[in-house]
Amino acid sequence: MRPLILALAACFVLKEVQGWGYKNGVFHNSIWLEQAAGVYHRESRKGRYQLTFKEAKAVCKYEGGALATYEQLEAARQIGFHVCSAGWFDKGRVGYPIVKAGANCGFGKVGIIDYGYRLNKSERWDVYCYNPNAKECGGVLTDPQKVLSSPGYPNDYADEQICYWHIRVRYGQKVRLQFLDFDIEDDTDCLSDYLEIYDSYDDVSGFAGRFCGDELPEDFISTGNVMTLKFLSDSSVTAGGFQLEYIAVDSDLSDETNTLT
Ligand SMILES: *[C@@H]1O[C@H](CO)[C@@H](O)[C@H](O)[C@H]1NC(C)=O
Ligand SMILES: [Ca+2]
Repeated sequence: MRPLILALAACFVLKEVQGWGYKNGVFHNSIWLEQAAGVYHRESRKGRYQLTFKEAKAVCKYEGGALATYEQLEAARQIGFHVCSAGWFDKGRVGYPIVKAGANCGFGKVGIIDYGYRLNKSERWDVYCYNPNAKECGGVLTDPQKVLSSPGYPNDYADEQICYWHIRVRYGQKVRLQFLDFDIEDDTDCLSDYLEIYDSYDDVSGFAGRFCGDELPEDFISTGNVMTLKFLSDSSVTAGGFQLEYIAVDSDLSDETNTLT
């Protein structure tokens, strides 16, 4: 791989990670879906609340989508789409979808927090796009066993993907992760693309490792009955992707003697 491209990609993604992670001290995209029913949230590469209405439309169009309608945003919200950032949607309306009332956003309400149709289209917000063909990834998983893979697998994953898998198995069990295939754009500190494991139900605590390259990471067993995986790809250079399997194992089985099938 060409070093120049890698360096560029690395500084790109640093900004992007900040943008998608903590916003005003609120970790806006943990646990709840970042993308649902074809609806997804985007912000400017410059950070939060930087897009005029015209720019917002361009962001969605660039990825082959369009501004989400109120109905699309609400349909996504009903299956768990929760983002604590106001964005443009169809016809110059601004708002954001809230699934669970919280102190830090939504004024304690649940629903589409609606700022209405904005008269001044030069105001700067984030954006909600709709693209039913966008590859969905992530979600809340409660099956005792499941195979997961990067979006598009076994084809290469696309640029600009962000997926969260929140795994929750029966209380008293642990989650055992086994990697079956692994190929993620390689760079020294995995700044460009990566898979992260969290030994918790969100990506705020319990960080347990960040992986890229093409070596299979070792199996991982959670401490409790939950685990979170986060996959992120930046805006250039993709790779083959990954496939892994998780299995719920009884807590009293030691790591090596797990024989659940
Ligand atoms: C519209 O919003 C922009 C950005 O907030 C602001 O700079 C501008 O003065 C506003 N225009 C009017 C007419 O209020
Ligand atoms: Ca990449």
